[in-house]
Amino acid sequence: MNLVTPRSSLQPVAVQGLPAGFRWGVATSSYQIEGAVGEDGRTPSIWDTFCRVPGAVHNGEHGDVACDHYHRMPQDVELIAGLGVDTYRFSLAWPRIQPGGRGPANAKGLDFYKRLVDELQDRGVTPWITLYHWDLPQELEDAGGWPARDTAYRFADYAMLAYEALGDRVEHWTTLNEPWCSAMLGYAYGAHAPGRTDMRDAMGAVHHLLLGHGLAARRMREAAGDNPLELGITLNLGTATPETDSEADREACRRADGMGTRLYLDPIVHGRYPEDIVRDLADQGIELPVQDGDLEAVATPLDVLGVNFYRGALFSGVTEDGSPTDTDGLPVVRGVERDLPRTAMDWEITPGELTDLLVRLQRDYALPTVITENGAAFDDTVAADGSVPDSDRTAYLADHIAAVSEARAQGADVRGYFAWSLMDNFEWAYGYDKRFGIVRVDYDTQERTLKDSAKWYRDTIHLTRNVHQD
Ligand code: IFM
Repeated sequence: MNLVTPRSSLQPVAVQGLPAGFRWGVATSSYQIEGAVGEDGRTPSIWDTFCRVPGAVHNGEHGDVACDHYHRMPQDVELIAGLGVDTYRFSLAWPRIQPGGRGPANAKGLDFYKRLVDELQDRGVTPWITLYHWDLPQELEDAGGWPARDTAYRFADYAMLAYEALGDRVEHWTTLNEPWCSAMLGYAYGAHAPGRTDMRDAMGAVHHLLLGHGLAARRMREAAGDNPLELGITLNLGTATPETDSEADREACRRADGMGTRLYLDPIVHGRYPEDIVRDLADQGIELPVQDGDLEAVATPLDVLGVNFYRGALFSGVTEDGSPTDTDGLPVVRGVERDLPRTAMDWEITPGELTDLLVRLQRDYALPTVITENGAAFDDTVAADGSVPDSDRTAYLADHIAAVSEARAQGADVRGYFAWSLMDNFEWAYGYDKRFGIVRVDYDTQERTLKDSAKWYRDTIHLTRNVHQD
């Protein structure tokens, strides 16, 4: 089932089927918005380095200034509060809090986030912290990066520095954002920092990211004492549908789902890696570097699973020429394009598959979920009156919020929805070319303008909350 809201009927209305207390938010991440990369003791991250590699990022762009949020934070919080959201999800820059990735906390770095939390709480907005959204201190990459076991311990130490400073006032903590991207885009495909292309490194990274998550989660839980703590991890998840009912296509889906979803959620929730994927990796001579006791740490109980959803996908197990193996002799897992509307990222728009995903997560993993990211890049234009009439984005949000409500109707325990992103920002290898914000950023002047989607989101939240007050 794929819903498509008619573009002509994008009036905000109350969303049916969401409970009182359903969380509404907007999300960002440190490197994508902060800028001020050399200020107050922050040291370089792998993204500062990667951006300088010729050809790595669109137009050689970088996060040196980004949205200048580090200097404009109070105004940005004002903007967030004006949207009527109850929650703001943001990430902490590890090299701001612990320069170089080792040793004591940097008071000035922590101070920025303390002020951010103050500003949010003064305006009644709940802070939701992500500890790691990809800005690994460069020194730790130089010492081996995520494929090295020590990085997991370094992450747990950093997590504790942050938690000790902010845990008395912040209840909602996410350890990692999208470890699949850190491991696969960063270490297997070379598309993200640090730009390595080695599958063995990527699988080492998977295990050490999960180990770091578990060690941090365990220590934070121990430290929490009487302080309320809602702890989670955020994964980028999709659905895998076979192109046909052939065994090859079903096998391709098994592999896609195994490498994208079960490789993370099985150890996190069930304390074991999926046997079929361990076997597939062994066929390539690759072993996950698991040591005694690791999986117990990885499976430290969580309160919530953060789900970042952008699209589902259709898979075939053969090449276009019908071969079951690729040029490296590996089994084919080929994404097949469908005749569906797309975003500016060329991503298919598949809201019905968000419902399917949430229902499946409920069945297989039974954790409460929050949509920690959902949104779309489109090529916005500014109208003569200064408004940004982004009806495609509004329709995308409307369809996916409806999909969440449908998932709840089918039994999925979804407790919140955060739009990605609060504002246009540095979209990694795409630089500033792709705009995901519901607020437009003019990068020449740093002026922020609410797009029509932001006004729609604000009014939808307002109307939906009122349903519960009637
Ligand atoms: O911008 C990213 C974000 O940093 C992580 N999730 C996906 C978004 C869109 O690509």
